[in-house]
Amino acid sequence: MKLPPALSEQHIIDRLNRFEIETPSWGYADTGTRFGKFLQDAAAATIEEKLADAAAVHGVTGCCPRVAVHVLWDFPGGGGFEPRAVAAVGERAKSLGLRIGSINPNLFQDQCYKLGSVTNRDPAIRRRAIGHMIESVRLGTLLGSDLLSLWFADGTNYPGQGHIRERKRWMSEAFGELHDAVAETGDMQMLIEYKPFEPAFYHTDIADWGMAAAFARAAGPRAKVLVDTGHHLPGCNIEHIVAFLIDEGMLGGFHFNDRKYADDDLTVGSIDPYQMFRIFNEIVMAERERGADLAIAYMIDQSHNIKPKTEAMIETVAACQEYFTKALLVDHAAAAAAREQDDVVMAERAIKDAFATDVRPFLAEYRASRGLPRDPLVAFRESGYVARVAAERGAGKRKPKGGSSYA
Ligand code: RM4
Ligand code: MN
Ligand code: MN
Repeated sequence: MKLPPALSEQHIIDRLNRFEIETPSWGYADTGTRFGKFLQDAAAATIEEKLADAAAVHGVTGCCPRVAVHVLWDFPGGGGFEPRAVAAVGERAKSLGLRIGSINPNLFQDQCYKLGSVTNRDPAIRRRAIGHMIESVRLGTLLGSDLLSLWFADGTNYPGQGHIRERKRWMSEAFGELHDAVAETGDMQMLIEYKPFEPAFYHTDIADWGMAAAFARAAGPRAKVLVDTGHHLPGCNIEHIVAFLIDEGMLGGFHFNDRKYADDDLTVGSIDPYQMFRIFNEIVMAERERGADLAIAYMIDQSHNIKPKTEAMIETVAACQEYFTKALLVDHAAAAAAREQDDVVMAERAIKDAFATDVRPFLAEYRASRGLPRDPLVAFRESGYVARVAAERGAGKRKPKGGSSYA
């Protein structure tokens, strides 16, 4: 493995040791598409089962100590949370060697949100949505989380259906109020996620990174942008967005997944590994220039419909580690020297050389040196975990009950 000059293998190891990836509770559950839901015997149904799966993933990868929770799916009950029950979830996570990561309010499944949540024309519905977000801050505090992750299904399906600027102002008002609640906590941050379309098909109230950044700026210093790699129109240069947000101090985190067409939620690297590498390359380059890690929340947002859930998660984590390691191999000095000569070919070559390096043997050694399996996926298969939990959780216990086919 060719290292950039002035960098030792220890440097790569140290940075990898600080590279943690959060897995999502909903990625362990039975999810589907709008056409249906295919059940897996091993899929988790309760928060306890989701935490057990997350612990299994952390057990073989060693880099996934945090689990994201989705408020209504993981803490059902609606009317407020019972502090002791919530604390018990935090304790459970702790006993498994995990921490609760981002808190994801759920503002898209209640019937009243058909025409919007925080951008609904009806002030009572807007109030309810803001109330739920503020409750989620409280939930986060009880769970020891420092991150609120915000995604809205808000938008319209037809021209004329909504007053776009009015909705923008309502969105901004909601963020302002939420920021006040977040600022009262010790160190919580709020991340604003964007998406160009779906479920709304004419306009989405936070359609892209620029809108998310504008809302975050207006809200205050605790608000940053969340880049979900699947939430861009085809052909979008995501690493450009990442570089821009880093430079503006506005990049708060990622939701990793891969896609071919839209928000496909495929495992990382299954379609476009080079893109994930180019994203990591921008991060590594910025970190080298600053001489410090960027404070970025690396999170996975995938719901696996076809692959076994836990295996898909392990695949994605291993893929993220692989492309991040490749990015750590980029000789940025060589690329810069080539740019000085206006040598486009050699500048690009510095990037492509690193991507072409097979880092899997190095990663296998790295894992072994930490007492982890050299190949997490193979080790996980050999552990028989999936068959064991499938037998325990049982095929018949969960029948689709209608409602959301997504989760
Ligand atoms: C959305 C978005 C959010 C996630 C939901 C379940 O498409 O990516 O991050 O919370 O899906
Ligand atoms: Mn997402
Ligand atoms: Mn999504």
